[in-house]
Amino acid sequence: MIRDQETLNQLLAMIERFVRERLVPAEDRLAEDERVPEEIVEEMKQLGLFGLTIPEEYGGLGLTMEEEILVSIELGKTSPAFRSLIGTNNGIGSAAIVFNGTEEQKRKYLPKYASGEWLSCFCLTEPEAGSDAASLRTTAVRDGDHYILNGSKRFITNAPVAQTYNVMARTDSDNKGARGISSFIVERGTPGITLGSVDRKMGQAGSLTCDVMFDDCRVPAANIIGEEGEGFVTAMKVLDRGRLHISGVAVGLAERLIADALDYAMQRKQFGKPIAEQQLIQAMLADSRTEAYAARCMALETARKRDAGKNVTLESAACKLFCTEMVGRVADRAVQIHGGSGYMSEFAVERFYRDVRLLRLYEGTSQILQLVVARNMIRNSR
Ligand code: COS
Repeated sequence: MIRDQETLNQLLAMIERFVRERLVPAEDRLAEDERVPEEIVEEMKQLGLFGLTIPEEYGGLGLTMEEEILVSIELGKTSPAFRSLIGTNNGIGSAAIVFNGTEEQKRKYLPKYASGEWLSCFCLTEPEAGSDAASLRTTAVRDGDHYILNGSKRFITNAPVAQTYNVMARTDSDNKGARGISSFIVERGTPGITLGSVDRKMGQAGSLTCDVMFDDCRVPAANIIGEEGEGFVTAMKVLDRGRLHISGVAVGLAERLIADALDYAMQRKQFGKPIAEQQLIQAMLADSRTEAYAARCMALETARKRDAGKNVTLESAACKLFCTEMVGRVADRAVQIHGGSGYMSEFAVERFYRDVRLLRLYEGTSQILQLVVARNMIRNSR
């Protein structure tokens, strides 16, 4: 749903300009420094990018899902580590509070996320619990008006720079499954939290991840999000939305890669003419454009369905599966079109090829998404 086309057009034009004029020229620096430059973080705050999806009454822009997908496509047209910095505040780090938090929690945390004053992160994955998220082992034991958390979380995006952690932990030791899990807001500086060193990764330099350890960490009982036992279901709802957002990012990345590949193919001459005039190069360009177009349409269609209040668990999994696999193929072809140059770091496609690999892993691997689609097909037919 688009609430006001004119306002949205202005927002999209502003983001498109910010990406083109500020982020794209800073891509090499981001890759080298492995940090989003401080002045760019400040500009992101000024532009309201940390609060795109946070409801307006808590200081955000309150974008609908369709509007958010259009924005994520624009933000996808540069190094994904830029989007990753604002991604948790707009998505998996804040969504549980938006969906299921108390009014007090919303008033305390959401305005800080929306302004970028505080960063949030989503602590679900553990050393022994990744795809099988319901098997997580971190515990939260009630002690008076506190819960005591013990356990470790792994690969947590933005944890090195976050002020709050949305932690999924087991509150019912007798229930080893999904219904024994609750969701908490834990503030940085709470005694008992330790951060691991920043992870070294294949790509997305500048998107910071690390382990988060809880050792007798006392968290106020008021910081539980929703009721005890609701944490897993809330996390799944958060991921339904997050997977759709990642689909938009994949479309944006594909469109950038296609633009770079087309540009190169029109400049580069072999056999006496630009390689863009060679039919086998044209086939790669056409396949990429076709798949990216299909991905854009399905992400927007699913977003409209979600805005209309429909359940999109199946569709958002299908979108992330198709869109992220699609951008993997597009990145591979973009390197191929660049030939030997595509393997060289001076061309952005070399970096993007590594960056996009993550999209098929986080917020549900492609294989988990296949499972979600198939399970929902079976459930719906019963
Ligand atoms: N929306 C609402 N509720 C949902 C849901 C959704 N999308 N998905 C599952 N649930 C509910 C189920 O209805 C069930 O509720 P009941 O207890 O009332 O029956 C409960 O959650 C447990 O669901 P299920 O039995 O399907 O859980 P499983 O342990 O079989 O696991 C998968 C489900 C594999 C789909 C889940 O663990 C998953 O998504 N894994 C990947 C995790 C992931 O993306 N990790 C990345 C970390 S974030 S970067």
